[in-house]
Amino acid sequence: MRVFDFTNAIVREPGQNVIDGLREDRSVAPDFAGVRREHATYVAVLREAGLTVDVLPPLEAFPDSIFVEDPALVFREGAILLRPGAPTRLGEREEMRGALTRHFEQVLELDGDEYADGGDVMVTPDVIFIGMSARTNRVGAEALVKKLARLGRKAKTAETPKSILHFKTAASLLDEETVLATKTMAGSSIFDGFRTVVTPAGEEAAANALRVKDTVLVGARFPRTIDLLTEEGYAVKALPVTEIGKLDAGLSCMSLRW
Ligand code: CIR
Repeated sequence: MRVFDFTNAIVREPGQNVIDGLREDRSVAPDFAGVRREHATYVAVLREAGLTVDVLPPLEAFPDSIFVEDPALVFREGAILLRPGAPTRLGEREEMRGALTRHFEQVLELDGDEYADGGDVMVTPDVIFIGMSARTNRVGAEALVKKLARLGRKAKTAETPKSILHFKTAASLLDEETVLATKTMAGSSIFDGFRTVVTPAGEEAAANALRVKDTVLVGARFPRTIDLLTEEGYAVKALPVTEIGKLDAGLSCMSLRW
């Protein structure tokens, strides 16, 4: 089974306060109805792809809790409760515990001063990259390598380029040997051994694409990336991401998949 042949997903409905989520550029405000529409489309697309989707209720205390990818990691073999590195998001971890214990027999967890966001974790067939970032510290990344070994997974730490929120903000897996990456990420040695497809200039945010089974989900606001991937032979599905993009998020962030 390929790493993107998912059968299940967990998502969380956006709360009214989602528009107060963390974002770099405070000059543009996301629109609640727009976020809700984009989220609903995303969930519908996962269901159309045949996934069973567990939709968790909104959490008004945690504006960024719609981005369920960050407080946990999930695999068929088990799950890991993370410790998100942004203070306003740390509490999302406990809110995820119940769903994880419902779906997985084995739930490991980070503790102490270990911090890691799921957005920094990129799963490929042979190795899992854990990008160290402003959210994922070295002790967190190293602890995660050990936890993943307990789940039978090989992982290694990597640097997330400065000014990038998460490792996967700038890279995602297109197929078992190909990565979609920004010029900076593709030009580093991180993905040696992979073929890389570079996001067109000005469409760097398109790098957070999401392969689900045979389809690559890409933000509809990135037409040049969509053309490029189509020319490369991928089946591409364009999804609206204008409002969630204002919250520095892309397509992987809104689900946990296994
Ligand atoms: C944050 O800054 O934490 C959220 N506004 C966006 C999180 C995006 N998550 C992800 O890339 N995995």
